[in-house]
Amino acid sequence: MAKHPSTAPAKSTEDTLTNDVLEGLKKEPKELSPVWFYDELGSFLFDNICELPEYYITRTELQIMHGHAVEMAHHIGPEAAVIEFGSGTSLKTRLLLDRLESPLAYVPVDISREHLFTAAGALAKDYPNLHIVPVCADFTQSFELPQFIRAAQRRIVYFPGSTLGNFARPQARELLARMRELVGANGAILIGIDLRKDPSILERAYDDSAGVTAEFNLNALRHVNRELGADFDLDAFDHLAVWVEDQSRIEMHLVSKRDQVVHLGGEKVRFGQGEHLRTEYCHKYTLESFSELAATAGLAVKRVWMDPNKQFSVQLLEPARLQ
Ligand code: AVI
Repeated sequence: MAKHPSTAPAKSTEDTLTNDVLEGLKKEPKELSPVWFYDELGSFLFDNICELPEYYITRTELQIMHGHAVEMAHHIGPEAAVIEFGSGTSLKTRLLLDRLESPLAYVPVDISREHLFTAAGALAKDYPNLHIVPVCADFTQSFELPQFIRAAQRRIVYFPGSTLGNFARPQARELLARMRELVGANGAILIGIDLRKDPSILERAYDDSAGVTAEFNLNALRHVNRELGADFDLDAFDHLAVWVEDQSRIEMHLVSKRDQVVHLGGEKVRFGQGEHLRTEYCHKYTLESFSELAATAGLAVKRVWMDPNKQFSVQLLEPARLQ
């Protein structure tokens, strides 16, 4: 996910953010953007989620990368520039970079400057021959790529983690189309896509027995309280993970335990007992439904790698040729 900086916002930014949050809270059902998960504590909790036994996603994607990165590298070819969207710790990227033939450059793109430069610094030590050019940007908006990557044989966007699932379909299509533009006609996109499975597996993955995901979800309210001066009572909400079949997605909600009023930006927001606030969704695709989505963005699926249980996929997309 595009992460939100954890430093205090300037006043005008704070007003805009307050208005955005209020707009979501006035919707039916109420909504809060998942960007509020990622302050320092939220990023720490997310790293913990990735290690949980129920959260199969990170483990399974790493397993696929371990098993198939050689083949992926073969498809990508020599002297590529790898542009990673929402790079975080770049852990999976190392598995790819280790296998690529003479990669020219690595361009991690992340909104969190601190994470970006820490991860890029660590990579620079281990890959002294690679040009590493971090770009601090929100990848959901257009941004400039460093000029020198034009020298690369091929541009590859790497987007692991199944983060595309956190976007509603129109935004997912838009993001894929921007990636296609960025890599150009002979480029490619290597993307992690989580697959549809038994809803009970998904509900456990998003509501783990240790309560880490519940804490991660509630932390969004703590973040809004701190940054925007709201007074959400964290004890007055329950965490809920629910599978929504007709949208093919798992949703995270916070459910109000009682009738209550929350104050934000001089306004009062009423919650009834049992009222839901939706904080996130993650779409799960079949191979067919993802291939259809990719096609609407002018992309064709060239290769799919999966774990033996077909829980998760890493897919190579290329711009579709005009007929
Ligand atoms: C970042 N994103 C892919 C995670 C997901 O699985 O949707 C965020 C997350 N939310 C709860 N657990 C993990």
